[in-house]
Order: sequence, then structure tokens, then C-alpha cells
Amino acid sequence: MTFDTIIRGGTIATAADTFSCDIGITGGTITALGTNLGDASEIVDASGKLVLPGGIDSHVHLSQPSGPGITMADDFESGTRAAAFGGNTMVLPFAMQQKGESLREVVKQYHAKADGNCYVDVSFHLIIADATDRVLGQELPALVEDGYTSFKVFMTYEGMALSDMEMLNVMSVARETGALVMVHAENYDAIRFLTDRLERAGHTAPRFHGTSRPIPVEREATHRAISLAELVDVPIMIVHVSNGEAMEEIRRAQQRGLKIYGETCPQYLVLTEKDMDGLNMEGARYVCSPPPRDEKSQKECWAGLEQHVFSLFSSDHCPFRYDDPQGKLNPKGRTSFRWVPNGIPGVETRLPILFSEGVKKGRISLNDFVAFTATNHAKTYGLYPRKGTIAIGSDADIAIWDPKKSVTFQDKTVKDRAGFTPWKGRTVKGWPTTVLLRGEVLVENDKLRAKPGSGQFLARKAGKAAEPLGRATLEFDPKRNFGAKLR
Ligand code: DUC
Ligand code: ZN
Ligand code: ZN
Repeated sequence: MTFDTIIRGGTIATAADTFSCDIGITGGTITALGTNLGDASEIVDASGKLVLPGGIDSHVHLSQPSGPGITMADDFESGTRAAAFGGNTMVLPFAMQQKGESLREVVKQYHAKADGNCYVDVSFHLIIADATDRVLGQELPALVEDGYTSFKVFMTYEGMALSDMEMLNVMSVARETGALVMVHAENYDAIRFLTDRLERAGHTAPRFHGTSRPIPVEREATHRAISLAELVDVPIMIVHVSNGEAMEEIRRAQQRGLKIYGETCPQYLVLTEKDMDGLNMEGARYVCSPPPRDEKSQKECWAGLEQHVFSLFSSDHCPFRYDDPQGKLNPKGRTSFRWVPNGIPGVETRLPILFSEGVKKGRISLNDFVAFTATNHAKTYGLYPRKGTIAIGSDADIAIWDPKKSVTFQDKTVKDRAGFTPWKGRTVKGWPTTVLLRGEVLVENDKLRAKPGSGQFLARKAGKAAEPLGRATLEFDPKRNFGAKLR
């Protein structure tokens, strides 16, 4: 046999080109692109189909502790299974530190949860909640060396929010080590102020979650995070951007030549604040942060993608069950939006939503779809060109799409364990029917063929995206070991 597998007769699209040819796969790697490739042990017929790089979802939450009495609905097995059904071959969940914890220990705990249980490949971002001297000076540099090359920091949430000083310290360690900082940009004090006032006035229904975090809360924090990053001369990724005002902060920074990146998510293109306005507690299903906004914001987020201000489209899959005492309707959650866990499921639905709403409706090209959902994730987080493209030498991570297949989302048919989908009743056109991970068929014609453990953990190198511009003063020169005092 010439190859282990040949994918025959499809139309291939990468972030750059669209062309027709066959793909030869050997040992999990793409080894040939051409016609008349010869024979193989397995032939996958892709005629009439689109052959795209497997999706990479660089923003998902799995098995994360989420506050007293609250349990995340998906573990690594169920979350990565849903990811595979949705055309993904890799996800990047978070290993989340809580105050007082050693980051190294946290990483070990997440490996215990993930290793051997994943259907698609995984790699971890680190959430830093306790920026102690030990974490900054010892743990983070060693963890970056070991392949954990991205950190998320929060500007809000009790027990998670970092002060500006702590943000600057994390950013300077990122600059020294080559890691990329992801920022959750919302102003903590402003949210607390508004939440207290709303509760005192008896405004506790889920829809007031949106009122407690209006656009200025996000715009101000976005501006501040960018300014801090500019001071330290370090690239950052502003995650889950929900509106045009925050997007314009990113655009302005980019126009000034700064390496500031932006990510948006399906909820900001498709949902609005009205979805949080259901009868009784129904709106709790849609509570996520930042909250969905209005139709103007939706249009602005589309413009952010069309004009490439945003480089990433991620799900921010953060699944909680609805009518469950450990989920959205936990006993305290029933008393106020303040206690409704923030987050919605979406790892399976991300790609079909963007394909249907973006490519099919002519808003973005097929090549940009590939860039926003796979290639840019690989480039941003140090995985390219092994992941995120179809090229000789890349992993054979491939999603075969039926561009004509229509699917209507229903609570019962979505594969994650949240038990509901925020996209219930919506119909998408275009679906990834067959998915290969490193040449092995994971999903074939919508049927699971793989077992948990088919996905591997990948250590990552520090990527080009995280390299500083070199504009800062010498005191910040990593060669001068700015963080040395911390060790
Ligand atoms: N931030 C996320 O990235 N996901 C869910 C909740 C949140 O605040
Ligand atoms: Zn966040
Ligand atoms: Zn998230």
C-alpha cells in the first residue's frame, strides 16, 4: 500500500487557497497532495464535499471547579466527544488555579482528569488567580518551558480578579518567557457596584445580568488591558469580545502597530440580551460573560471578523446544566442573577454556526472561515504548521463537510452534557459529517468511531504571535532579566 488512508475527490480549503485534489496520509501525517495517488488501506470518499482542516477551539472550559455546589456539565471525555462531532480535532481548555494553589499541582490535577480520556487532541492554557512571587518567578517560567505557553487572567470575579499591578507582573513574565496572555476584560468594581444597586432595587432576574455588565464595563477594561500590555511591550489576546466599542479599542491598538489580538464567539453574533429575558428563570440558560448585547453589537462583531480585527472565533464552551441544583438553577441562582453560573455550551455548534451564518450567507469567505476556526488558533498558540492547515508534513486532522446538509439544533440531539442548547430551534446549513484525527477516523457519517484516549496532550512552543515588538525601554529587555528580583 502506498498510503494508510487516501481522502479522495474533495474540494480542499485552507486559510489561503481552495483547490481540488486527493490527500495521502501515512503514519498520521499528510504525506501527499495530488491526483492518482495510488492505493491505501482506507479510502475516504469526499466527492461533493469540502475537506477542511479540523477545527481548533482554543477557548473551552472542561471539568473546571465553578464555585461552591456548582458542577461543570462536561468532563474531558464528554466535552471532547462533543467537539469531535462538531468538526474539531483539537481543543484548548484551561487548567485553573485557585487562590493558594500551586500552579504545578493544578496542572497535575488537570492531567489526571484529561489524560487517556480525550477524543480530540488537547493542550492547556493556565488561569492565574494567585500571582505570588513563587508563581511568577518559579512556576510560570518552568511551566512555559514544559509547553504551557499561554495564560489567562481575569479583571473581574471574586477570588480571580487581578489588580493592575498583578496584571503587569504576569505580563512581564509572559514577555520574558514568550507566553501569550489572554485577558477577560471586564471592570470588577463597576460590576459589583451595579450588581449591589440592582439587587437592592429588587432587580434579580437573569436579564439583569446584562444590566450589571453594560458595554462600558467591557470597553474600559479592554482599554486598560491594552494600555498595560503596551507599557510592558507584550502581545495580548482579548478573549470573548461582545461589542463594537471593545472591538474598536482593539482596532485602534492594532492601527498603532501593537500586537493586540481579539477573539469573538457565536453568542455575540447570534444571541442578544433579549434571550436572557425569558419567563421565570428561562433566561438563565443564556447567562454568560460578557453578556450577549443587541443587534447593533452583533453587526459590529461581524464587522470585526470581516475586517480581521478579530483573528479567532472560539466557542467559550462553559457548560452548566439548567434545571439542576448544581447548575444554572442552583438554590442561590434562583434568588439572583449574581449566583447564576456564567457560561453556555457550544463546542459542537461553533463551526456549523459560523459556516452557516458566515460562509453560506456570504459574510466571510471559506478561507477566512478556516482561518478563524483553525489556522489562526494554531498560529496564535504555537501549534502551526503541525496543526491548523492541510499541508504536507502537517497532522492529518481533517473535517469533511457536507455543505448541503441542514441540521436543526435540539436539546436532545446536541452531544455535550449541558442538557440544553442555546441554539435550540435554529437551523444551520453545512455540517462536518466525517472527522479524522492524525489520520484515524473519529467520526464517520455522524457516527462515533473512536474511543476516549484517541486524543493526545500536546505541549506547545512559545509562538511568534507572543513575541514582543521590542519597542519598550531597556529595563524591560528580557535579556536583562526584568523578573529576576522575583525569583
Ligand atoms: N469567562 C469565560 O471565559 N468563560 C465563561 C465565563 C467567563 O467569565
Ligand atoms: Zn472569560
Ligand atoms: Zn471562557
